[in-house]
Amino acid sequence: MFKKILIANRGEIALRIIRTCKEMGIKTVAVYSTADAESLHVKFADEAVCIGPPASSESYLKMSNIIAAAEITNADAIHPGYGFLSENAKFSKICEEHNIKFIGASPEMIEKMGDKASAKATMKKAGVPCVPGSDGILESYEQTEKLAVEMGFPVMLKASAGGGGKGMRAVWKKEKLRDAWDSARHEARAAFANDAMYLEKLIEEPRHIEIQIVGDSRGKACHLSERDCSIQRRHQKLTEETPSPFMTDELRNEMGLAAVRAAEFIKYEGAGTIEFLVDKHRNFYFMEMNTRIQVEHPITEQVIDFDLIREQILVAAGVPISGKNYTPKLHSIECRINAEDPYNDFRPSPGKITTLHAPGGHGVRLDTHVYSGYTIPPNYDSMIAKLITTAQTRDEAISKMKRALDEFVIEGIKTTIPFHRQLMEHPDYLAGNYTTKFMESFKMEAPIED
Ligand code: MV4
Repeated sequence: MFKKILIANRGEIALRIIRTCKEMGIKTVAVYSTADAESLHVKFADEAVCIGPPASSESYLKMSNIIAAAEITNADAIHPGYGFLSENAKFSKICEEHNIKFIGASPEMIEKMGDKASAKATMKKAGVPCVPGSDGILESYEQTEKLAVEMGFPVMLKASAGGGGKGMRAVWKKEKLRDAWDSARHEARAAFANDAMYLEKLIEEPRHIEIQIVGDSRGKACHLSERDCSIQRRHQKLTEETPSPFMTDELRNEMGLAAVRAAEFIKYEGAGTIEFLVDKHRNFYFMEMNTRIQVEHPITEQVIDFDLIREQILVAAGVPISGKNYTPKLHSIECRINAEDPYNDFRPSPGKITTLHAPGGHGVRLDTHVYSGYTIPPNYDSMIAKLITTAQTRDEAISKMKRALDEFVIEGIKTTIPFHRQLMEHPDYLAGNYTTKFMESFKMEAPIED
């Protein structure tokens, strides 16, 4: 087993990883930028190394500084968390070359799944359902138009290097295809220096349902059921839940089997997520694979009583998994608390937290690195906490969430707490009747003055 793990991340996820390491008797090294000197992950780690100035490109993304920090502290593994270097093939390779275990995917796996057209081709070969469309990369506009007309509109143009919706265009008629082609390619070239595109049939009003999987070094994989992440705004998830209110036992079996087939086909090692689009008829299609731990992993941990970070560490150390698939017996919901003003188009609201009162009680979990007196730097993601409630039923998890949100006091900055409080009363949310289009029509009600 590893003796010392360096956590190449910040914020709540760095703290989350440190907690599991402590429970496993593994020493921890935090790295931090000068903007994060007062962060809890720095205080709770056994050692901490400053790796640069506030800009991510000069600190949390600076591979040479992170490797140097691992070498001077004698860390034998690096956990990258999510974001930053977690799906960077070059970093995974550099760790390998320095004999430091990267607790994540191999460089080859990251490359294969990072290119969306190649990931899709691989999944098709594995027998995982994929959205009908082009066989790989489009060679010309003429070919694209011919194929789109054959398939029938609406279609979706997607950048192969994409993700997060960049370089993606829905096209409803032939007359609009040329402009969409030009602008999507332009956007992809600017964002990824790669304008390779592929084409799919548009899935209208889909749900985003993902399956958590874990694979081990023997090539065995299992699934840990689903998370419904359909409530998103500009490709940022706001809240997630498991089980999905749209799920049936039959669909879970099929999707779980497809996810396990996918993971075993590519001999995936570690924790990963297979993202699917699910249409209104409950047809499901492979969308993307994430080769990292995800922000929303705690809801899965809550319903199956399983520490996913511990599992990642064990698998990275070569320990085989049990191989059992899971069906949740509880219901869990996560609300992402962001330093943003929901009354003002979710505009970022960094600054000093003057008062903080955290909710608690049975079935309430709060993953956060912030505290009273902490200043949120403007340099990073605006997520400051994840509030997770777990209960026997969906209705009880929602009641608990309402209660916990009401207890949660954060003063000095604006947060998304009022948004979540209103969401928990929305008739379509309460009915479990929502798709990825939900936020397009959501309107905040006026705040209650007091
Ligand atoms: C789609 C789609 C509809 N049809 N593909 C969005 C992110 C990207 N990686 C894939 N995405 C989508 N792909 C087809 N063929 C709709 C989306 C989509 C979406 C998916 C999941 C969650 C939120 C979304 C918001 C807008 C569009």
